[in-house]
Amino acid sequence: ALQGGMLYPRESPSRERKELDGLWSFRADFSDNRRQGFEQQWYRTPLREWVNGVHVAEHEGGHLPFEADVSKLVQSGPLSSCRITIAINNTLTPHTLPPGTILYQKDTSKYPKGYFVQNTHFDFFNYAGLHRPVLLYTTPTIYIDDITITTGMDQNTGLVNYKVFVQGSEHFQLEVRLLDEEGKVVAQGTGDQGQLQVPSAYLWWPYLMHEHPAYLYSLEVRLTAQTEAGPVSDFYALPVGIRTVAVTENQFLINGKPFYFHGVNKHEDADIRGKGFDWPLLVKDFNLLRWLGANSFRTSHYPYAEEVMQLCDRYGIVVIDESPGVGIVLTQSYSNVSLQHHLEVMEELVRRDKNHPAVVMWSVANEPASYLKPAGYYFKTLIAHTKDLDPSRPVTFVTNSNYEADLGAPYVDVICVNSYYSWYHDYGHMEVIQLQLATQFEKWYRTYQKPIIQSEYGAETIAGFHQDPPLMFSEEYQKGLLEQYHLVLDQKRKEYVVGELIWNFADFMTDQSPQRAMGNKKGIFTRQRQPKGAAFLLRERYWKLANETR
Ligand code: BDP
Repeated sequence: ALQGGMLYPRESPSRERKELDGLWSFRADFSDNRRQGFEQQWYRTPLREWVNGVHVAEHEGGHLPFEADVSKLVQSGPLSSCRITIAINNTLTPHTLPPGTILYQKDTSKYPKGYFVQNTHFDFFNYAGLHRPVLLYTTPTIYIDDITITTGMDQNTGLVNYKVFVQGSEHFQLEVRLLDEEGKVVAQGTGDQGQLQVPSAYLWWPYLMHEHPAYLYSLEVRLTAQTEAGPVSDFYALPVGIRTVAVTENQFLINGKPFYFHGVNKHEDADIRGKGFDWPLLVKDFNLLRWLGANSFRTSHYPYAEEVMQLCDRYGIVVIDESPGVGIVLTQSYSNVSLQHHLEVMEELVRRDKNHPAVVMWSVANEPASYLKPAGYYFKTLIAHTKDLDPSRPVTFVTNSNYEADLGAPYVDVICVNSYYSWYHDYGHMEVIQLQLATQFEKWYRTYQKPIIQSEYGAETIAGFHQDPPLMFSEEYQKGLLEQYHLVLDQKRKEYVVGELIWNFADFMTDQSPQRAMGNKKGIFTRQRQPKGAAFLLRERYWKLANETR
C-alpha cells in the first residue's frame, strides 16, 4: 500500500507554496541506453529527482503526482539557493502503463547497426518531457497528511464523512468545520474521523441538471499540537461536493436521479505545447464544453492534471476517471509484475482523485485484449482492488472486445463499449450502422443486464473537406455517421443505454501511419479548437438531451 497522502499543495496560514514553473534549462539524452546524463552526472552541472546533487525520489508512471521531503537538503535564508534536477524517461516496456515495446531492427541491409524504435499500442503521441507543474511547499512538523471524504443524503440532510490522517506525531487535536459558499459554518466536528450533518444541504449537481449546479462547501481542517519547541498548528481547506452515485440494472443515478452522459472523450493535447499543462487552453476547452452542452467527459486514456479535476468540480462537469491502462494487448502485459504495477497505479489515482465530486466512476483500462486468457483474473483482481480502495464509486473498463469473448466484463458495474461502424468496417456504408449498433447493444444487455455507455464512436474528418454524397474524411460523412448512431442511441437510451461520448473532442497528435493524416482527425473541433460541422450537430443534440433530462 502507498505511504502517506497526496493532498494538493495549497497555500494556507500554516503552509507556503511556490510554483517552480517557468523555463527549465533542459537537455535531451539521445544516447542509446538513455544513460549518458547519469554517467556524466548532468545533475552536477546545472522521473528522478535530485536536490543539490542528492537523489531524493524515483517514480514510475507519468500521469500521477509524487513528492519527496527535501527539508534536510535545502537551507533557508536570504543567501541560500538550491538546484533541482529531474530526469524523465518516456521509454515504454510491456510492464509500464501504458505498455509499449522497443523494437530492435537487426537486418543490417535495411537498418543501421543497433537501430531500434519505440512501439506503442495506443493512438496518441508519446510526448517526452515535463508536462505538469512542479511545486515546492511547506508543512509544519506535525501536519495534515491526507483527508478522505465520502458523502451521502438522508432526506434533506447532507452527510459528510471525513477521515483525517496526520503525520509527525500521535498527539494532536483536530477541529473540522464545513462552510457553505457564503462562508457560513454549517457543521463542525472534532477528532480524526466523524460525520458532519448538514440540514437542508445544497447538493453537488452536474450542470444542466439543476439550476444551482456544482455547489461546493469548504471543509476546513485545523490541527493543533504541543511540542517541546512550542505549539504547532496546521490548516488545510478542501472543497467538498455533497452528492451520491449509484448504478442499477439499467440506470446511472446521481443524487438518486437518472443521469445520461452526453459528452466527449478528450486528450491532453494541443499544438506547440503537446501535452504540457496550460491554463488558457483549459479554460478554452471548458468554455467549449459548455457551448456544446456536454455534461461529462472521460479522461481518455490517462489521468489528467489535477487542476483539470478541480475545474470539473467547479463547472459541474462529470468525469469518468481513466487510468493509464491503455494498450494492454500483449500477453506479457498481463503478467504479475504488470498487474502489481497496475494495482499501485489505481492506488495512486484513487488517492489523488477520491475527493472530487465530479469523478463518478473509475475506468481501469481502455480497449485491453480482454479476450486473452489471463484477462479474467487480471480484471477481477484490478476491479476488486479499486472497489476496496473506494467503495463509493462504480468501476469499469472500456472494451472493444466481442460480448461473448470479453473476460473482464463480468466484473464491471457499467459496460462501456467503443465501436467504429462504417469507419474501421464497411467503409462508406453508413446504412449498416443502425442494424450493427442495435444488435451490439442488445447482445451486451442480454448477457450482462448492466447499463451501457457508448464510450467512443466517430469518424476521421479533415476540417474543410466537403463532399456530397458524403465521402469518408469529409465533414458531411462525420455528421452522417453521427446521425446514424444517434437514431439507435435515442431508442436504447429509453431502455438501458446511459451515455454517449464522442471520439473525440478535438483532433490530436499520434504516431505517424498511413491511417493518420498528421494526427487523429476524429475531433469535432480541430486541434486549434475551431468547430467542424459535427460540432454544431452535437451542440443541438446535447442541449436537447439536457432539456429532456433536467
Ligand atoms: C479507439 C481508441 C482511441 C483511438 C480511436 C481511433 O480507444 O484511442 O484514437 O479508437 O481509432 O480504438 O480513432
